[in-house]
Amino acid sequence: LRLESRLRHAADRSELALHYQPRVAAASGRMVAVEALLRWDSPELGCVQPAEFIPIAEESRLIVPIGAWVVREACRQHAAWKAAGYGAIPISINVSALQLRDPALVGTLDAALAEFGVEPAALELELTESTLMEAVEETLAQLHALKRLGVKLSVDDFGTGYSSLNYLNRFPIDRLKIDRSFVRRVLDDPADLAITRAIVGLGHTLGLQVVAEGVETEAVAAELRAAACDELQGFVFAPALPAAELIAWLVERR
Ligand code: G
Ligand code: G
Ligand code: MN
Ligand code: NA
Repeated sequence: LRLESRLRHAADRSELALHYQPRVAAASGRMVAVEALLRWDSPELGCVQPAEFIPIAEESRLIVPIGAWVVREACRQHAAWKAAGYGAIPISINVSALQLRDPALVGTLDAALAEFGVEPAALELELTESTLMEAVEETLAQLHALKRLGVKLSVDDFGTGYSSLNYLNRFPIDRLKIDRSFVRRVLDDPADLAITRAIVGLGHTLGLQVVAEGVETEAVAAELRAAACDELQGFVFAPALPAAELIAWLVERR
């Protein structure tokens, strides 16, 4: 409860921040987008990891107002980068099951996109495989409403849930993100390499882009390029960085 009551005020007190991890084109290594990842720097508790506070935010439903803050902050940052001459950097945000089922989500997104003049296609929502497979019919309606808005949708942590391939085909999604549990072992475990290749094949068959996440070494990156992954993300490129550091990273690489 202590954590919950502190979290309740975190957004109002500017204790939350978004950090940004680059996603790069597999072939060229150029940054194509960033994933926004939430950070909580509490004056009383110090830096609290998302793994610790996201589950509490979900149980308490605080994830809904916090998620609305994430949406607005990502749009604000996108517009700020654009105004500063860095172009329209696409941003993906993580959206939990509770947020996806919130009837106010579409309105929240619409308002933030309009407020900051963000092209809807520049914003992507990452939904985990298990979120999508819960309450499938209800989820489908919400996904279609999101697509009408024009935002992109991706399936996060793909391979760890239980996707019905039939539904996967019916979901209006743009991208699969292969879970890092497979990615990190592609060089050591033939089964994980086979799974990774199969996901890439499945994704391409369905007309989806495929991203590998959790790429930690250049050797793994090379294997994933050979497996025809479209995009890569992971510590070998950069961890999630504060906005200013992300720009410094970007400028240094060009
Ligand atoms: O940044 P990383 O460290 O530690 O994130 C841990 C987990 O928290 C990941 O599963 C990620 O998807 C989730 N997460 C990070 N930021 C957000 C956010 O803004 N909203 C939601 N719902 N989950 C997030
Ligand atoms: O579940 P989701 O994909 O949103 O999780 C993002 C999480 O993955 C964040 O906690 C982020 O810090 C972490 N992450 C990003 N790149 C790497 C990586 O190369 N290795 C590991 N172990 N974690 C990573
Ligand atoms: Mn994610
Ligand atoms: Na993931």
